[in-house]
Amino acid sequence: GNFQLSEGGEVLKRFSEVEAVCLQALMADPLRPFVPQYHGSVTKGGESYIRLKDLLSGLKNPVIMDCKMGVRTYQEEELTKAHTKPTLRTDMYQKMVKVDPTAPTVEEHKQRGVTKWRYLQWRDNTSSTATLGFRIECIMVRDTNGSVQRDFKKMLTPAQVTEALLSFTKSQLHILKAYHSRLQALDEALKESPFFKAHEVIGSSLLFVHDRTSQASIWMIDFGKTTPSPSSVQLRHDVPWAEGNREDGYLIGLAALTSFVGQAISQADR
Ligand code: 4IP
Ligand code: MN
Repeated sequence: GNFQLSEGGEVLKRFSEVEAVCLQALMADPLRPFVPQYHGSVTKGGESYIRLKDLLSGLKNPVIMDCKMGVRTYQEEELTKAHTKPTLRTDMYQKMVKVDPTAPTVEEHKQRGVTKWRYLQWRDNTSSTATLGFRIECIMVRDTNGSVQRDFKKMLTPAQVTEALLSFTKSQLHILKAYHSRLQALDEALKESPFFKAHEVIGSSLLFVHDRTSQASIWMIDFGKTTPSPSSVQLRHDVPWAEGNREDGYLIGLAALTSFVGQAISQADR
């Protein structure tokens, strides 16, 4: 999780060197129009933060959807660690049990812990991440009480995704169409992007935002696990992951998501 504070049209996010380096590079990349404006870092009360443009400022009752991209959300080093020097996480074991008490193995129940890799892989396999290359992490409807919806832990099937898209947009055609063209424009920009060619993009999200007026946009966020790929490896982003190939499946997810928005458009158009 990441801690965010909002003030004066900016969002402060807990500092991460990995993320700061990515944001710096992205400000000079064809992807820049898809990334919140980065204003460097700041230290407050002994804590360091990344300064980003607040994507919600100026919006009237914004509705937000976070889609985590890629066919896996853990880094390969997490897998290596799990095999060589496993650290057991009680908190992750507990999160797992809360969703599905039968998910942990007998051994894991005995230890009351799972490795981070095991937990993240389980999340990927019980959501649409592993099969579709993305998952809806949350949908937030910020009304006057600031209510948040966050029950997508098991959203797995194409039908569930389409239904969520229709409910998130209230089947408004112009919103769905705006999202569809934004996704297509992102696809074009990714293909031109030196940053994308050279990075393994893990755990990054697309943030969908629209409001009562007709503003609708999509932003790339969360680069805390986005790292330069080894110079020996040329990433394609559109092929399945196999241990060692470093592929993230980002474009698999983007193509799927784009087609789901397309399907939502035809359903909303009926
Ligand atoms: C969270 O699990 C998310 O996967 C976080 O990723 C991840 O942070 C957390 O790992 C993990 O506990 P749930 O969403 O199921 O609660 P993100 O921040 O992208 O949402 P990182 O970025 O560290 O993998 P820990 O180790 O921070 O707890
Ligand atoms: Mn995230």
